[in-house]
Amino acid sequence: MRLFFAIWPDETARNRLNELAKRLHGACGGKVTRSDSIHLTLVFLGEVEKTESLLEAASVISANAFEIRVDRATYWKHNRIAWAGTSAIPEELAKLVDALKRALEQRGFSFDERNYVPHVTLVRKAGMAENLPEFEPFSWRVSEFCLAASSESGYRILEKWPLTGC
Ligand code: 2AM
Repeated sequence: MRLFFAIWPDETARNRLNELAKRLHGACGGKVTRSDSIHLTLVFLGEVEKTESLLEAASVISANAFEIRVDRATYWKHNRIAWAGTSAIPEELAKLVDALKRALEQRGFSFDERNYVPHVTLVRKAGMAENLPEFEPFSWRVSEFCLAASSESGYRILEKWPLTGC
C-alpha cells in the first residue's frame, strides 16, 4: 500500500478548494482533482506493508487544531500540477509535521530532507497558463489528521486522529 499522512478538508473548505480547482482547470486544462480526493499531504511514506507502527506513531501525537489561510495558487512545471497553498505556513502545521516525522523516525522510518512545501494538488497534467486566476483568500479550519492509502482507484482514509482545542 502507498501510504501517507494527510489532512482532508471539511465541507466548507472542500467546496472552496473545489471551486478553485475548476477555475485553475479553466486556465490550465488537464485533469481536475475530484472534490472528495482533495487533501494536503503531511508526510508521504510510500509503500508500507504493515500499518501497526504508523498507527502507534500517530496515536502519540499531541498537536493543536489550526487554520490555514489559502491564499496562493501555483503551477509546478516539473510535475505539471496546479496547486493551492498558503503564503503563511501555520506554526501548528509545521509542528504537526515535525512531531509525526519524529515519531515515525523513532519507529525506523526515514525521510528525505527536502523542504516541506504544503500543497493541495488541484489539477494534474496541467498546461502552464500565462496567469493563474486570482481568488479571494479563504480560511480552512483543520481539526483532525488522517492516515490514507493511495491506489489506482483513488484514495482511502484508513484512520483519523483529532487535533486538540477544537
Ligand atoms: P502530489 O499531489 O504533489 O502528487 C498521495 O500520492 C499524496 O502523496 C499526494 O498528495 C502526493 O502529492 C503525495 N506524494 C506522492 N509522492 C510523494 C513524494 N515522493 N514525496 C512527498 N509527497 C508525495
